[in-house]
Parts: sequence; C-alpha cells; structure tokens
Amino acid sequence: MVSKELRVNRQRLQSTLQEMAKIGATPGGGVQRLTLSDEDKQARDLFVKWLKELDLEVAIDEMGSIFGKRAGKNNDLAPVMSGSHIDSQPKGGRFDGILGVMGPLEVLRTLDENNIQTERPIIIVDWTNEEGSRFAPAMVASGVWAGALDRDWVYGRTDINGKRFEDELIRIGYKGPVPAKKWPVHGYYEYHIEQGPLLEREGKIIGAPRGILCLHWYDVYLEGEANQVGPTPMAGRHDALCAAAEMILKVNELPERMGGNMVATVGEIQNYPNSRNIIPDKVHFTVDIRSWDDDHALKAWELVRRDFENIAAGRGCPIKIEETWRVEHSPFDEKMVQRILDIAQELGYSSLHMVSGAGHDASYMNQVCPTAMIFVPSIGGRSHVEVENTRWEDCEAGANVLLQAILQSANEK
Ligand code: HGY
Ligand code: MN
Ligand code: MN
Repeated sequence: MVSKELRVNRQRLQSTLQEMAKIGATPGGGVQRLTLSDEDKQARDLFVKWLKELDLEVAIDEMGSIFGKRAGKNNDLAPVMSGSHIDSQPKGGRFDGILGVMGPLEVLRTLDENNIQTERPIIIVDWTNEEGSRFAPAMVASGVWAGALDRDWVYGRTDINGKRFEDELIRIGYKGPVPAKKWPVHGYYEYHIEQGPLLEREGKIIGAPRGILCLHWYDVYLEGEANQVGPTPMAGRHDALCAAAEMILKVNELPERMGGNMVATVGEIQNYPNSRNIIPDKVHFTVDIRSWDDDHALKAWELVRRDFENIAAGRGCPIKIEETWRVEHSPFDEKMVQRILDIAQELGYSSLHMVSGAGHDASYMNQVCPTAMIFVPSIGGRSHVEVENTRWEDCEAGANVLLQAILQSANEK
C-alpha cells in the first residue's frame, strides 16, 4: 500500500539538479560532462560529498561507478538499487542521466528526514560512461558489472585523441578498488526523462516503459586516394567521402525498406585530410540500428552491409567494418512495470505504458535482476541537446513515484 502522505521535497530536488547543471554548463543552457572529463570528476566529487552527508556507505568500483548504500533492518537481504549516469553528451541536456541519480538521492534524503527504515538495504548508483559518446560503446560500466562486457576491453577503448579509458579513469581518481562484479539485487529502478515526444503528445506525466529497444553499433572505415582537386579528372577518382555519402543514405533508408519499428542513424563521421582542395582518402563513420526485434535489426545490418560492400567496390574504396557493440532488447519485469503504473494512479498522475528507444543502464541491470523504469516528459520531445527540458513539477512527480516504488520493493521480505 502506498504511504500516500510521503512526498519528496521538490525545492530540494530542483536545487540539487540546478547545482549539478552548473558543472559543465554550456552557453546554450545545456551541459557538457563527457565521460571521465574534469567536469565529470567535479560532478562525481559533489555526488560523493552528498552521499557522505547522508552517512551512506560509499564504494567506487574498478570501472569508476559510484555506489551509496543505505542500511536496512536486515542487511543480509539483497538490496534494492536505483541509479543512472552523471556523464553527458557533448552539448547535452540538464536532465538526461543526472535526474536518475539525483532522484534516488532525493528519495534517500526524504526517508532520512522521516526516519523511515526499510527491511532491505538500498543502493543508489552513478554508472560510468552511460553515453558512449567520448568512449564507445555506451553503458560500459553497468555492462562490465553485469558480466556482459570485458573490463580490460573497455579499459583499452580510446577517445578521438587516443586517450585510453583506464588512463582517464586513473587521471580523475575514480579507478576504485571494488571489483566491478554483480551481486544479488532484489530490484532495480531507473528514473529518466523520456527523451522523446510521446508523453507530451499524449498529455501524460509518468511513462512506464515495458522495455528498451536493442542497440547495435558499428564502425565503418573507408580508404580512398587523396589528390589535388583541380587537375584530377572526376572519372577514376577514389573519393572516400562520396562513398561514405552513398552509404549514409542507405542507412537512412533502411527502416523504410525493412518495415517495423526500427531506427537507423549515422551520428558521427570523421573525414581526412578534411581540406577543401584535397580529395578525401580516409573516412570513419558510425552506424546505430535499434529495434524491439533483435533479429530484425541483424537482418537490416546484413542488408545494408551488402550495400556498403557494393558501393566500396564500385568506387574502389576498400572498406573495413567493426561490429562494435550489441545489447539485446530488454523486456522489463512485468510486475515491477505494473507497480509503476499502479503507484502513478494512486498518486493521481496520468501514465502511459510505452517502449524506450533510448538506451539505459537498465538494459544491463535487466539481465541481472527485475528491472523497471520511470519516465517523465521531455518538453518538445527534445534530448541530447542544450534545450533539453522537463517541468519541475514533472521531476517531482517522477521522484514521488520512485520513492513509493523503492519503498515497496525495499519492504518486501
Ligand atoms: O544511446 C543512447 O540511447 C544513450 O543515450 N546512451
Ligand atoms: Mn541517459
Ligand atoms: Mn543520453
């Protein structure tokens, strides 16, 4: 039963988020806290300070993930966990990830000030590198913790400047002593902005995703032949950028060709030597394919991969492909998803049962324990941009649902 009178402190949640938004603030009103950057470190330090103020047991694992543990009456019982990520996209938003770390922090602050002790311990977490923008792929820390990714493979990943993940983790002082290895978890809740248009369009406050699409990431490298743009005839050129251009449009057409619920995007490209009067001879670009149906996504990849090989052959531009990362679609625990919908209703918030097109650490947590997410609307459906925004009253509503969900799970015997 929901202890209805218990509510989070909206003003405190709002000022906590505003405090965090100052770290890596960008001129356009967003944030830039790239994984393992100085800004990421600054925000981590502030989060650890707040955890210590609550007398939580703070642990940092070898992937840099930060855990704050609140004791329960019976600490032999598996904990309830809730968390998300502090890192952001380049020129990202003030809510993506951080809401899901500050939300559970606000929940623990509320439990403390109401002297509420739960049966089970509660652990809140900041997962390192959820975004996968500076260091690909995404969700690597929860992936290693869940046993789905190899720690040393992630350690060796490099950013565009050749900096290694592990070296940057050491540089900011967050390569912790705790092995990044899963432990029994009673249930995991991740609180997050929707990052899409559905809730706003349907006029709903709380989203309860039934799960997350699969995410498949690929890296494509093309070789061409550089030359002076003036004297070199058009016929016989091996222009790597033109080859890439044809391939990028093939990716864009893929969902329509395949049908079904799929998205396919080329988001990142590097072109060398990138001089206006040299024919490009090296191009790297990324491919992101997502669908609820993993096989559908794999078939799509096989189709477009054949297109790539034909284009590369036709233009005499040798191609190299890295199948960088795949995480299966994640159907959440139906009981926990229903709990989110029931609590929203009991608290008087409208709700929507939906699917998450955005990836989250919940994808990997779902491989370890019963998992569910709580969404609140993104104004204009915008995210991963500086104008990303969510109403404070919606942030409060989602945190109230999270509070009740954590309470219910943490008091299950
Ligand atoms: O790619 C995603 O959906 C997430 O932001 N990592
Ligand atoms: Mn996120
Ligand atoms: Mn994101």
